Amino acid sequence: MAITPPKERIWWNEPIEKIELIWIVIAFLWGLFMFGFMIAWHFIGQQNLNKEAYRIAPSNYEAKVEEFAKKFKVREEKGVPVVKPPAGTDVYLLGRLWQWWPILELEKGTSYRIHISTLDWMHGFSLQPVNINISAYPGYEHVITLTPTTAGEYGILCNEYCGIGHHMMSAKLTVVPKSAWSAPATASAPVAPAGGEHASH
Ligand SMILES: [Cu+2]
Repeated sequence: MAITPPKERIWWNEPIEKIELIWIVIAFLWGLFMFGFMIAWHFIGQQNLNKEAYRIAPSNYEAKVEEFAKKFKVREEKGVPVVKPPAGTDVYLLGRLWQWWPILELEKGTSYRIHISTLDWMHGFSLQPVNINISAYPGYEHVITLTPTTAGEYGILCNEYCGIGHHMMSAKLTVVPKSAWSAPATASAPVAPAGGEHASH
């Protein structure tokens, strides 16, 4: 088939075809429907995390996470503490160049308040493979209420580009079934069982 010029020199100034008009209307209505559903999904889809945020100085947050990790550390993996807080309590996670810290161990079917913040730059909290994504900023302490429903090992990746070590910025989160869960104990003293007090803000 040869490429030939259109018959009319002013070829773009034609009345609109009926079928084209129908498709424009369908696409427009579908767009409106999806816009409405974006809002509806928040209420019926349970996909938007219930999120709180508080202001905090990055150094204060770092101190809080370090205290938390020291208190509930059960072992170390490659120099990173594995922290097993009492079931149902407040859990702290810190993003910094270039790691998510520490490694967490949680109990399946128990609701936790997970605190997320960063020390230096904006980082992304991306829980894989379930694909829960939260942007984390220095100076803001985000709190999400989360109930792990499936036991197993999850990865926490940074998904906001943060420099040369970005691709190495990962951590681990393990969800342990209730049957395998034993009350965590620190080296010095056993810790109160589930339902301990929540940290205040
Ligand atoms: Cu990053």
